[in-house]
Amino acid sequence: MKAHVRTAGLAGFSLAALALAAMVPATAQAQAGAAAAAQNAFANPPAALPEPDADRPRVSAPTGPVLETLPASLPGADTYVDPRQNILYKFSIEFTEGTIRNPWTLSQDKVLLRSYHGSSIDPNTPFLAPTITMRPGQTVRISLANNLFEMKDGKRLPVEKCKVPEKDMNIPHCFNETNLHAHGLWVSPSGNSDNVLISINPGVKFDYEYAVPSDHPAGTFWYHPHKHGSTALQVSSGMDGALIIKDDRAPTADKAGDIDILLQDAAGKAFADKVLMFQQVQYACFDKDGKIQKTPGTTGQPWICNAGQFGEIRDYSQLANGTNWANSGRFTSINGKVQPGILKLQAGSFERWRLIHGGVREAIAFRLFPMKPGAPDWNTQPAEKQAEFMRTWCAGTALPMWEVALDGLTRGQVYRTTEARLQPGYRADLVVYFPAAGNYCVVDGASSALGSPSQTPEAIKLLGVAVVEPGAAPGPGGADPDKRLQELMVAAADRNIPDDKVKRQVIDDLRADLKLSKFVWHKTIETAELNTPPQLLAFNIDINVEPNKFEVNNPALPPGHSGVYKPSRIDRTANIGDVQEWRLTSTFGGHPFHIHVNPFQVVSVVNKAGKPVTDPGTPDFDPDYAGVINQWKDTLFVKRDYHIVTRTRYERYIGEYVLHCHILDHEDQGMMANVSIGIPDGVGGTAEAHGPGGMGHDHGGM
Ligand SMILES: [Cu+2]
Repeated sequence: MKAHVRTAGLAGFSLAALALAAMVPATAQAQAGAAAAAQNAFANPPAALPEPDADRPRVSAPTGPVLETLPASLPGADTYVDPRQNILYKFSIEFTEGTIRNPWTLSQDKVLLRSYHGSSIDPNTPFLAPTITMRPGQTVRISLANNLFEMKDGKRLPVEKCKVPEKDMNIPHCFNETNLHAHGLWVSPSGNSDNVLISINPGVKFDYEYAVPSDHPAGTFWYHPHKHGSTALQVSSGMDGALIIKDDRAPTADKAGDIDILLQDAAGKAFADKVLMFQQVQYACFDKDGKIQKTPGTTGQPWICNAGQFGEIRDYSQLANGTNWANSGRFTSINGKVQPGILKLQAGSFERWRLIHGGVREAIAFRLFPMKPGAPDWNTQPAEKQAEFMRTWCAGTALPMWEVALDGLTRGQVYRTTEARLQPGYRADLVVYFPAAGNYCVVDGASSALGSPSQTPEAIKLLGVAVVEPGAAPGPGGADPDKRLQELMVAAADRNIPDDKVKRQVIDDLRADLKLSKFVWHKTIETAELNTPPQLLAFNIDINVEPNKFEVNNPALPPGHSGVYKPSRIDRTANIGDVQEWRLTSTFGGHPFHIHVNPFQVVSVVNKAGKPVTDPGTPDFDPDYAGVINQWKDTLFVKRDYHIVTRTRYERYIGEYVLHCHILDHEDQGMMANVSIGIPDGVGGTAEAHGPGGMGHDHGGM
């Protein structure tokens, strides 16, 4: 094996070199840069390609998610299947050998991790699942074949039935069992749809089927395993991918439209679209006694692997301790690569970057800074020198970015910011713009202990470098990017919205500080609409007991009620038609609240002193909550002693699903609760098909 595969540098692509671009042929520049950077270049995740679906006949194979008009009369069902309705993605889940770049040694570490396999996965980034695209109105099947067979000396060990720990099913367990969650999708949680209460065990194949409703908003979502007991371990292995709902519907008098129709250049071409999937793969190498190999010293940072060893994720002792991530010395990767170069960007052009926090351990404060001319190649800077590197070369004014969606859901107004803060599970859709050719530092800013999922202070880190080539002359709006973006969006609205009255409204909105009111799919929930008592929720870690208890407590219940996850207990109930407020707090640590199926609208966030924290410029401002008021989300960080109010509707989907902390090892250890949505019985209760208690559950909730 090659123990020290040195990643090729980007020295030939420094700002100084770019300044010479006018004098040397641009193609030669680009070729030299591209060759040097090929080893560690950013690439969008591969697109998942549909597989032939042998179970259903069709006239032509779909070449990708397509939008087609249905023919006026359908041929016989045996001979025709609308390709929109017939998309199948196939994955096998296996132990996989690969490499991950290690900035401490400037070499590649060998790793052996659980991962998705399929024809569309890039063998160079095996620990990154491909991007799945779905269209509203489409039914998509995702076939999962669990082939997680343990190997020893090249032989497959016999599969034994995994035993849930007798003592406590909230002790992480059964690491080879899996299932699937489509995070943020507004779909059924039941049966073979977005059901995380099932297990797909080694040797078993199961097809999930997602009927995406025709009124589902287009946006940025993601998918990952969600089997209680193994979720964190599998997601920490890189088992996650982007899930994009794609559409280009114009708004009408009574329906919202997709932001996609506004994000276009002057020629009507969509802004370049990038997915930035952040992962935090916390692998370790073990000595012959089964102990993690650490650098001798007080913290043991970083964890080390010797030549020939494979990094692994064996169990939760390497994941769950709050200080372990920092001590491991691992880095957040983008699309399966550590500190990649994001190449071939064009000065003066807008791009849409879809940020997805698919990690578990560290908050991401995403920022872009110009890199000063003359900086050495960052790929030659070992980890211990990177803080100094950033202080010297990344010091300047952060670039503005225009946030258009949170958690895949379009904002009511474009939010201009220099920092996008993401907690595990979050997404942010940003329009980015590089004013001039040169290199730019893509930075994860510092975070306080209170703002970190690991509850330890996070230092500034380099996520990658954006390499920007000279671009075309400024178009409409001149060199002022705010003005240009506004002009482009207005022109796109003018081109793409057929209804004149709606078009006028959208253009008036855009002229008024980039409002997007016709692009928000969920209507604001007014106080008068609330029709049921609020849900009270308090995250807590009880550190007075061993093992610690990870709780989702319900302050509305009498004291003594256990908030630790119990699969057979329904913790919260509601009925279709309910419109409800949720009041969230945390009595120990900070926890990202995530609930499946129905997104929520953020009403207020106040700190311990009862002061609102969401407005920049106010004394209690907390950048973790910048601009969240009135926005729709599916994941929201709940800081210790903060009080958060959200509102949600139960409009369509019945069945059982979960809410949980998105620090996934907290979830695996019990910080999760079952939610059951039923049908009203017409006289103030819930209709029961099999008598009180429904499916034989305890009803511990409301
Ligand atoms: Cu938590």
